[in-house]
Amino acid sequence: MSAVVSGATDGPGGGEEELHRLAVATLDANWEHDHTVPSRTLYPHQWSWDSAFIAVGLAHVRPARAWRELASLFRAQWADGRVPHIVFNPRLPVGAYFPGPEFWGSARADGAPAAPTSGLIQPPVHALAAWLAYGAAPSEAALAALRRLYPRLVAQQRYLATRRDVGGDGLACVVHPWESGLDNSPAWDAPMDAVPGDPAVMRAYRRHDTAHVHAAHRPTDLDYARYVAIVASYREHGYRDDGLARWHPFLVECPLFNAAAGAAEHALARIAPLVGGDPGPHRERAARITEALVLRLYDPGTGTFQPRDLRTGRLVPARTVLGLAPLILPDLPAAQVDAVVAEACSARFGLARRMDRPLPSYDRTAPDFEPLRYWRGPSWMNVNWLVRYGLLTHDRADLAAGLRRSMVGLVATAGCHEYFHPDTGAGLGSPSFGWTASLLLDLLAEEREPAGTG
Ligand code: 2M8
Repeated sequence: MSAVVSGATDGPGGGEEELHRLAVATLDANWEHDHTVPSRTLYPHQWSWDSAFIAVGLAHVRPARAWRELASLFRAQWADGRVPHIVFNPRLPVGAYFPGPEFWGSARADGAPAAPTSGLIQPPVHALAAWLAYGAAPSEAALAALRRLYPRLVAQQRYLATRRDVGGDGLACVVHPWESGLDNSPAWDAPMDAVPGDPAVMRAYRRHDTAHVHAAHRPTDLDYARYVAIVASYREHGYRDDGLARWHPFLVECPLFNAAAGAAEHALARIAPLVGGDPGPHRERAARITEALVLRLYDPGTGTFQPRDLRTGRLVPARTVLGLAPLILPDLPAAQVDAVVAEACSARFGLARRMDRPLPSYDRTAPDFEPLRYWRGPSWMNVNWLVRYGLLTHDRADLAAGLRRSMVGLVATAGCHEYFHPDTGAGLGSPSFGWTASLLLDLLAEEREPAGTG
């Protein structure tokens, strides 16, 4: 494998300058009138959590664009507060992505925006992103953008706390693996087994992903048949959330998703005083989410957080990188912080002060670990960035530095790929991927500017 940028980890002014240019060029090439596409080929529309991660990096180099990115996403917010996981670009031809707007039929659902969107959501990392974007480049214009965004971020949280607390325990549940962002993670195998699916169903559709990426690196046709079946169930109910427990085939409380919701309340508590809001209720909600996460999703037996399948009431057994995400909560109790750091440092994930490769998405000692297949082994920049953010939050600067070096080194060698082989570091998926470029910029910024994120 050839090095994309030689000596890229030499420090600022050396290879990191070149790497910086590569990341900016990738984001510029993916910019599309009011948002950044994750990838021109594989994902040519706007994705929700991608836009949040992208805004974090854009804030360092194109701050006005960072706010446009978030504003365009939230313009597509539904009346009930949900922020759709895809906002479709109507200028693109039918078939530019599967499943496209015709499949979702959002125009027929109550409270949907004028723009065609999906009916699902993604991890609510947007308030954290807005807070970090503001901290990276504070200005009058940024403050005005933050002020406009704040009520929408609050409505997003309200949707999760009211419509999606299916278990009634203070946690939001995801109704589709796509909502977790880690589509085919082994974490979803057990809950997905209960979803009826026949791979032959996929003959009626044309998958867009496997036209661009090797099928062995992507979810299977059986996975897709089930993805389609779960959407069909939700769509038939007009994407309404009342009575979900009675009829919906997939209901899971995910540790990353809920950690993001808790981190959002912490971020809103810091944003509120700047925009004339009250931080108190955000602090209270943040504390309740952390408490519920520990109570419901922490497994003292494994020493990590596990998703809970609401259909069976059981924690899922697979140990995935999702379980490490609660580290981003500043009020995570010390016992859980220590346990999660120990899990991250175990042979399963390989976190260390000196590490060659970032964390894989799944336990590398598991018999079904697949280093090439999407979220079933490969390393991804966004989840590594979240874990690193959590390590810094809990004063594990030495481990955070090791992780940073491995992340920068990975992109320096392979380029701004979507995901990476966890052992060789080879680039996989889309070669010019938005959040890889933007989160790299965020890592590089630490060497360029004094920390300003608070
Ligand atoms: C992947 O998900 C989409 C469906 O939403 C897909 O597989 O087509 C995931 O990696 C998800 O986390 C990401 O937001 C999206 C766009 O990058 O792609």
